[in-house]
Amino acid sequence: MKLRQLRLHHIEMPLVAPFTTSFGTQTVKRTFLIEARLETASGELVTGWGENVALDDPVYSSEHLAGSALVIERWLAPILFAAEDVTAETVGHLLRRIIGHSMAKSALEMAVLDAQLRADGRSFASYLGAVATTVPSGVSVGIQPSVDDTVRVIGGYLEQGYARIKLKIQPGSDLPHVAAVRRAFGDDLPFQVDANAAYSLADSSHLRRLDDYGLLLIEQPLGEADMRQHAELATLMRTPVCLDESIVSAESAADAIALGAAAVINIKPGRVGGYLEARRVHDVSRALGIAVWCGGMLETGIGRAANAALAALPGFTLPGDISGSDRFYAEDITTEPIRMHDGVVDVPTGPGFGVDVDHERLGRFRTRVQELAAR
Ligand code: OSB
Ligand code: MG
Repeated sequence: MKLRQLRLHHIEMPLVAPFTTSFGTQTVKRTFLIEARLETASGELVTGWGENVALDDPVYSSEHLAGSALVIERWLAPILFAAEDVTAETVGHLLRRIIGHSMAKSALEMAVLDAQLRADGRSFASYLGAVATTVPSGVSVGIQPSVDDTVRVIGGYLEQGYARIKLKIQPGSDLPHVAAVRRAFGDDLPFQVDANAAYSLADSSHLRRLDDYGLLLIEQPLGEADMRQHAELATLMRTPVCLDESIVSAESAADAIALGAAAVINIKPGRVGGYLEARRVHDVSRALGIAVWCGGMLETGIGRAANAALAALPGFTLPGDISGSDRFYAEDITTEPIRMHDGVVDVPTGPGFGVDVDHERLGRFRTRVQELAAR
């Protein structure tokens, strides 16, 4: 296909409640959606949508929203506009000369992929080889001001039917919260924690005390680059160590597994450069006997729909952070929100990612449109 036009729709969506992690508190989601127009071999124009998952500030990873848009405008889009044939399978290869900026690359690959699948009348789930029609829905719970708040907020999600709870932790907001959740909801609750790199190996004796609570896993306790230290921590505690921030490609997943740094892997397509690389992370992990699950970045309905399809691959044996749209948004940007029912989310079956943008809401949430075209 020939890429004809890219439109970056910058949007701002209010969150239903503030979301606090060890790196900060978020009250609004700012991002951009990419609308790509491509011309097929038969001359038909097709449109696809992608979503950028970079946060406003470089606090989760080095990438940030403004940088992501700039890198697309200045370097990535011109490469794709100049290419004779652009397909989802070649976007990553075409863009390989530009180092890093995985989230920007992923958003572009998504838009091309959605357009290509729509042209073929094929769902993303079918394209990937999904083996499930629903995926278990977990929820990521932010750091709360008090232990009572933590128990109350988690109780609310359990009442709604979520299949698994993940609680954000940081030094000063960890053991008492975890202990209270176990006391309130029992040992059978599928329960895990996420530190977003807030600890150091010197905290190992403290972290080890989490072993008393039968957690499914502890996610990213140490820094992004601390692969060897994660391997060492894993020898010091029983709770399985899961990596998020540190896994930036299939190669880094293979390294982490070989080093003993990851007993479980959180796969986020944006973090690894796209859904095709995310599938490669799944494939290498599965081949090495390592469980994976699908992470989230407060996606709108577009990314949420795509994540649900990815999580339907056979290696996704743990519930992901694929909650209903209403966990973060009163109104989603898609005509139909993603719904959690009976502890699961349905895998979309329509062409492409299987969701459509609601243009009225897009208009309301939009702050700016950036038009890019071949020069
Ligand atoms: O570490 O998984 C994380 C959100 C933003 C950045 C990093 C993370 C998260 C979440 C939210 O935990 C997951 C979701 O979208 O539900
Ligand atoms: Mg995480």
